[in-house]
Amino acid sequence: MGLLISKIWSLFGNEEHKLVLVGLDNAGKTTILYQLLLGEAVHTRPTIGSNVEEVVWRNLRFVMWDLGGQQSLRSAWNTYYTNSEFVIMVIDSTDRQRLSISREELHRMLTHEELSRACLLVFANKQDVKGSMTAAEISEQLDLTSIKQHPWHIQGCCALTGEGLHLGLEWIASRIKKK
Ligand SMILES: Nc1nc2c(ncn2[C@@H]2O[C@H](COP(=O)(O)OP(=O)(O)OP(=O)(O)O)[C@@H](O)[C@H]2O)c(=O)[nH]1
Ligand SMILES: [Mg+2]
Repeated sequence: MGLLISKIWSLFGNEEHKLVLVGLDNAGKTTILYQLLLGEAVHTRPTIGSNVEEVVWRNLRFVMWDLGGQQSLRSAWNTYYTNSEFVIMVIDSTDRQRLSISREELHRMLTHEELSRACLLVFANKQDVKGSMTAAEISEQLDLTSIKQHPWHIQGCCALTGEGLHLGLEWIASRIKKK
């Protein structure tokens, strides 16, 4: 009965889906969160701790946790993992030097027990900047094809204009349907 009610509830779009936005500082996580919420680029400051917002898109309700990416804050990311259905890792596609740090952080977090059922979306952000790495290049550097335990997808985007962000949400919606 409980399951039936929760199925019917989800048909009306009242089910909430928890997402965590992670990635190194300056990647564009907060810009993405508020672009999705408000449809515009807001002025941001480095996040200390987290921001959380409810984003409604089509008939889906997302609770999005945007975590501060500075090195000293990354060890606290795991305190947000409980019940997260999706991890969104945001990459600054202009930051070639720190891509290996992102790779390490990503593969470490995916071994965390509380994320064992989570799906991974990677946003290759800042595609508006000339000379930025392509999604394919980032995928290779992050070694995404070695990830077998989690469905994953990579999407190029620009958080300033919002381009590509909804394509990422489309993939998330397609995963929710498969559950
Ligand atoms: N050119 C360009 N700049 C962007 C884009 N997205 C974000 N930025 C800029 O990148 C800087 C950092 O953005 P934030 O959203 O604050 O980054 P963050 O990942 O939340 O950083 P922390 O909170 O420190 O973890 C800001 O100056 C943004 O305006 C983008 O798509 N293109
Ligand atoms: Mg931030």
